Amino acid sequence: MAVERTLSIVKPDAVGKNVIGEILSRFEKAGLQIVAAKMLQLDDEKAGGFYAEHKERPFFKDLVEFMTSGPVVVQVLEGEGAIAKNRDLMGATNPQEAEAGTIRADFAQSIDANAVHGSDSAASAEREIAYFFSAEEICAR
Ligand code: IDP
Repeated sequence: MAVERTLSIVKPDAVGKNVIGEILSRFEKAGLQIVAAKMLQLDDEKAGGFYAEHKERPFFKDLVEFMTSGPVVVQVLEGEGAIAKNRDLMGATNPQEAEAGTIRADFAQSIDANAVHGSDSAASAEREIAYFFSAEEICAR
């Protein structure tokens, strides 16, 4: 399997619950390396641009409001099959449907406040990583 990079976000609900470390530790235990990371307070423009593909969806306004409600921690994860591996660790979008032991089953309370984001394809990963990080901010290991 190829070594990939994917974008992960610890969302404001999880930052507020003080579980940043527990979530990042799951990535490391699963063999993913954190090659870039920063904490940010998103504004409407930055959060709206990130979720531009959902602009016409009824939940878009609530999504932007939630993503700007407190700081987030964005990271680039690297490893074999990193994109799918991170999606497996995250669990389903709706925590009620997320498999036991996944991040969303353990830390998320609702479909809007669902603890983490992870790129869903190679194309999204490329766009999303570039949206938050310059090439110099990513430390190859
Ligand atoms: P994902 O985060 O699992 O990739 P997406 O379908 O890309 O899920 O949706 C992006 C985010 O939008 C979700 O993580 C969730 O926070 C929010 N979202 C998706 N569907 C709904 C919905 O039906 N109601 C409210 N929020 C939603």
